[in-house]
Amino acid sequence: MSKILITSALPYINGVPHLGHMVGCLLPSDVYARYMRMMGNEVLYICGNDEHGTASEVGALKEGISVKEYCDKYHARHAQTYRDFNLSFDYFGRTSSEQNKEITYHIFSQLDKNGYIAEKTMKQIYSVDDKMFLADRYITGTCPYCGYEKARGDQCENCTKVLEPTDLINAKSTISGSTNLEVRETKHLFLNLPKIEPQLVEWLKTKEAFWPDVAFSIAKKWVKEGLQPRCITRDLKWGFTVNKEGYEDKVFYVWFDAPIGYIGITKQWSDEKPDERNWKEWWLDAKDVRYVEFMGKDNVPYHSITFPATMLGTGENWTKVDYLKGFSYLTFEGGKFSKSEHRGVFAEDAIKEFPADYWRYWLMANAPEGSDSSFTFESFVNTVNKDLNGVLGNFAQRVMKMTASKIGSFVPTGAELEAVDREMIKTIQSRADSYFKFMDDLEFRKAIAELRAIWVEGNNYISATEPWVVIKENQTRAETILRLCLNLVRIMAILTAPLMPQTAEKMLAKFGLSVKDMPSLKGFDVEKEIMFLPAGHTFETGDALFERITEEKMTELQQKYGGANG
Ligand code: B3M
Ligand code: ZN
Repeated sequence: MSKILITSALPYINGVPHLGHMVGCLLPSDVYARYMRMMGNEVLYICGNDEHGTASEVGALKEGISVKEYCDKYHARHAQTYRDFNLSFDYFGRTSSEQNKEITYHIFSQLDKNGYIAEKTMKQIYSVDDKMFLADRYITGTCPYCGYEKARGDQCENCTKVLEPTDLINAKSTISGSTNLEVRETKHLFLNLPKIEPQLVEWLKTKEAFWPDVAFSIAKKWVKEGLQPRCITRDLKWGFTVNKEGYEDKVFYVWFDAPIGYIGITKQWSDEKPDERNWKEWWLDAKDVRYVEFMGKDNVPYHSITFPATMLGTGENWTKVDYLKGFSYLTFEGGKFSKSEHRGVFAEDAIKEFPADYWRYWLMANAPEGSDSSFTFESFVNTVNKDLNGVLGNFAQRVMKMTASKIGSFVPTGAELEAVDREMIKTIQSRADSYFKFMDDLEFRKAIAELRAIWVEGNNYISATEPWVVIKENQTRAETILRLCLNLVRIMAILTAPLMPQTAEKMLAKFGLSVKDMPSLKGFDVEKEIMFLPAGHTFETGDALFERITEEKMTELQQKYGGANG
């Protein structure tokens, strides 16, 4: 048994997650965590909300509540949504926790002590009316190049020119609309990346063979372009007050304490049951921990460069990422998800429309692993109807109904296996082995294609062996076929469990079994498992596993969520 530490990028507290967020790190990390547990490993799966930064301050201001209230409110909503999607976090915490503060302070002090923190004075826009320095994207004005009136302080959306806030004509604060802005000098702290670079490069070399190409090439590109010192403080109120003399009126930059949040959240988990849990066993001088991170592509530089550099600079032995899985983006009906324009399906609404497993299946089968992928209701409805209803659901229902009507609601006795049966067992074994291999390699789309192929194989087997015809001539032979098929339903449930936990539960419940009775996937032996349910074991056919989605429902969804016809 190995120890596997799994983290999913911490969703920003402001705003609620949409399907793109779900598939961009949350869901894949859950499927992987469930799979790794079923493989018999000791898994610690950590996530939480990323709470600091201007966006939370602005969000709270808009809703007329305190930042603390704002974060409490949205944290609860995030947590509920993830429970609804059956994300099996060992702990879903918060970067604003005391535990995270303590670890952030410790790490910062170590960096400072080791000479990796630099001070610099810089010029920034101060909004007199808002009484705060404004982040570049909170300043808008007219673009000096194209005249676009809503250009942001960091970039003009219209002509794509990169801007400095001071370039803007008639600049104003997007928070209050005030134009009473001044350029003021302010002192900040920087993580001296160039000074850590030699250590970082050495460490990166040890990862080249193990990280996926996408992640490694992003890291390499950053190093090649030359690492710059990174500002790790901000002139804001909401955040951890900087624990250094002369900086007490500033807070740490959200990207400084967010990745440290993985550790802080682990400590939240550990503090709940200090007798049983020890966060250090996973993070500090930890032995035999394999650390796997999940994130969107845009987060890769922070996880492959800044966060590891932060850890290295402490001079302490912190656990650093062993495998980094980055995802591209999910588009919605060919465009972007947008809360303000009511385009796209948000996770909270998704769950009101269909059970979590429908979404889990579509999203993972179409995960944007290589390039972007596109969500369309047409594809979603087709997939649910064909793969879930037509293949998996159909097999289970058909086998159970047929057995119940022709023989009885129990596993029949049958006789010796024939060549065609042994062939089927061999095929399922080989498919299962490649399914495991792709899961081990975190190649989710390929893994799910194998899983689906197993469902298809069940259907092929029953079509080829035709027990409903055979039974007229040879009852015993039909019993053998149906006995194998019923056991196959159980095998499918087990293999499907990491991806669709509720469906697996439903399938097993038909046999009076629970997910707790599932065997380990390690060394999963189809020949043995297909004999698991003995003759006489009863079952209840019950309802179909999935519901077909009608054409009308699809049109309704497209209109409701701003899809093709909306
Ligand atoms: N909250 C960015 C994002 O959700 C950020 C990730 C933090 S991971 C430590 O894309
Ligand atoms: Zn412009």
